[in-house]
Amino acid sequence: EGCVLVGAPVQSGTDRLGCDMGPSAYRAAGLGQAIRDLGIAVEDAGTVAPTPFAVRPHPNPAVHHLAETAGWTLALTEAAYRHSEAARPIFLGGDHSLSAGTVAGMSLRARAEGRPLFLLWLDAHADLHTLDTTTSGNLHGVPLAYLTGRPGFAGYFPPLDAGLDPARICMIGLRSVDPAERALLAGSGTRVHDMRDIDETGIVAPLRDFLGEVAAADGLLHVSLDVDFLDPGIAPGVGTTVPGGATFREAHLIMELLHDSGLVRSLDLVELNPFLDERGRTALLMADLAASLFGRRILDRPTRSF
Ligand code: DIR
Ligand code: MN
Ligand code: MN
Ligand code: MN
Repeated sequence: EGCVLVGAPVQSGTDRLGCDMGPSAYRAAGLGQAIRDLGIAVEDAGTVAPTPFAVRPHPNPAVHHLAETAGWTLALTEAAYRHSEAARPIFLGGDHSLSAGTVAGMSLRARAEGRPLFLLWLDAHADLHTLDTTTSGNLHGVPLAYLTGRPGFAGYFPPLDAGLDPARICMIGLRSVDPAERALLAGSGTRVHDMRDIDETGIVAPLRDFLGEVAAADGLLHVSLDVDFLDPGIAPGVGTTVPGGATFREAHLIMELLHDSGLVRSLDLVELNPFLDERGRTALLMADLAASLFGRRILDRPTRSF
């Protein structure tokens, strides 16, 4: 099955400007060709634009760019559903608010195929604020609350047609979680592996566990990769660097295991800020990680089934 690149230059979810240059940076980094070199057909579907969506002002005065983010959510839900029918979409972000749309669209795709959707969230942050709990007002911090049907989005975001069961989400890489998010995570059923966990057990065991569950349920897996999952030393091109992130090999190993599983249907590459990058090195690293996910390997080896 081929891949389709979908540009999603979403900027409205963060007040740090530059994320809207992300799709151009991925194209300049040769992402499409890197995947073609693996023998996979790659189509570039161009760039999505937000659908106008009217909302009233939100009582939380911190919240900003609500209508624009809701408009992106609507447009990307439709784009993800459409582009995933005959190919595996790679969404070129754009800030992480775009996942409210891409995951909602993949959820519709999963429902159409009669299969459950699973989500792997690779991020320093939980992105689990509601519109009422966010203090930064940056809507890249809310997509998972929207997607799991937390209250307070009605009338402000598009109605969620097919939501996501929090128990089908696995988070890896957390190291910056706000108190309100911590409270929402507790008892949610989400698999959470913070960096302490990774330090203690390594990255392989928790991922294999989760992939085993996806395989057993004949699920469809969406991967959302936030640049700040990676250590800032290797990935400086992001507005919210947090020290102590995933290493180069940890990140590639995750992608290699994901490829071996054969379970990944779609991918978000989010939060790249080319304005903060050093000569494209973060864009190139993200493109290389995507290539690993789609089958680039050091040596051939027998693949393990899950
Ligand atoms: C913080 C930072 N939790 C907020 N969030 C994100 O502003 O809500 N940074 N997602 O990338
Ligand atoms: Mn702003
Ligand atoms: Mn994020
Ligand atoms: Mn993040």
